[in-house]
Amino acid sequence: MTRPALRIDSAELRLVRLPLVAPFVISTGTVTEKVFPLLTLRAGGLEGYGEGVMDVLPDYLEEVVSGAMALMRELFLPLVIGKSFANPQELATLLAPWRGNQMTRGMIDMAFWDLWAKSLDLPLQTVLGGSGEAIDVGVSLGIGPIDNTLQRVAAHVALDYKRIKLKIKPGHDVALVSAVRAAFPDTPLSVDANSCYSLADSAMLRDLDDFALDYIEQPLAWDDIHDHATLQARIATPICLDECIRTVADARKAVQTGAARVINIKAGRVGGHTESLRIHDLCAAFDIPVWCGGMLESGIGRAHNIHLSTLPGFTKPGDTSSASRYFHRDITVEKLEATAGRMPVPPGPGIGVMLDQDFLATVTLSTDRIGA
Ligand code: OSB
Ligand code: MG
Repeated sequence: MTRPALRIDSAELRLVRLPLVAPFVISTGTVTEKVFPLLTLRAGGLEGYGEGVMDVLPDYLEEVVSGAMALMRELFLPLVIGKSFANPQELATLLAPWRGNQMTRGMIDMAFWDLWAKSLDLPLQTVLGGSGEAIDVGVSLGIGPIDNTLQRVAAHVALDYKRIKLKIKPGHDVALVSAVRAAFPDTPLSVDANSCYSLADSAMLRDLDDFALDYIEQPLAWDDIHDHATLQARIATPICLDECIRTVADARKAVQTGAARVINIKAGRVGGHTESLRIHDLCAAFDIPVWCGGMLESGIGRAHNIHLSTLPGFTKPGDTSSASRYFHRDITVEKLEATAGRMPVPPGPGIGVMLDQDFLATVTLSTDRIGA
């Protein structure tokens, strides 16, 4: 059976601002609001949605919101509008000559996957190769005083989140993890340093071996696979890479050098679902478990993450916790909330969530329309 290709008729690029319920603190700084680009691609009466995960400042990776908006308006959207694509790989091939900018290309890639799944009248998870009605989820807890962290861990253990991830930084590491482990001897725990240590901290990082952590996420520099390989040889706890993995080539280098024994796939960081699938398949071939991270996404990015997490290689709980932990009100009609540490997959074609247009209008900072 041959299907007609999908022609992208037009696009809408919004800049959206959602206040956070509480400040989120990680080693690189504190976030109090989520500002993100939201892309709508239109084809034959259907709409597909993609969310950008870049920050306003280059504090996680290099891409920033202002640059992404400009690149999208000036290069990527003019390139795809008016063109037809039979599948998401064709679109990825068109953008392939351009280097980097994985978060920006990821917005287009994910919006097109959503559109394509809708054109087939299938859930996104089905066209990605996943299955199941819900996924196991963990939670990522920002940096705070030990007492307060113990209370937050208790609250989320009570909600049956499947893994608790503690953000750490120098001065908030061994004592914090030791206190949490003492109070919660059997809870699956991990830590995420967001690149704040160096090899000079190897001894402290080795001390974390005492706490049966599932893994240590991104302890060293955001762009340094080599030093992570050196560190992994010095410590027993598996290293999980986040920032270092932007492409399947990065994943291959990390796995082959022994820099990572676990990989965090964030669709928004690696260029969307097309590259996520490649990384997923590579990791499966090397017997490396993967899980789906998050970037405090709205319901659009969150729904994409949930569908992706239903693929078989995602054997560890992800970070896609309840949206209400971050936002008083989300921009989607469907509320993405976990029950007993399980996040339901939004049913229906594509990502399975609709934009709450009235609310979205009140949190939109700007709107660009490109094409008809
Ligand atoms: O490193 O995983 C990270 C949030 C912002 C930037 C980086 C990270 C995170 C999280 C939050 O850990 C995950 C989430 O709940 O979306
Ligand atoms: Mg991380």
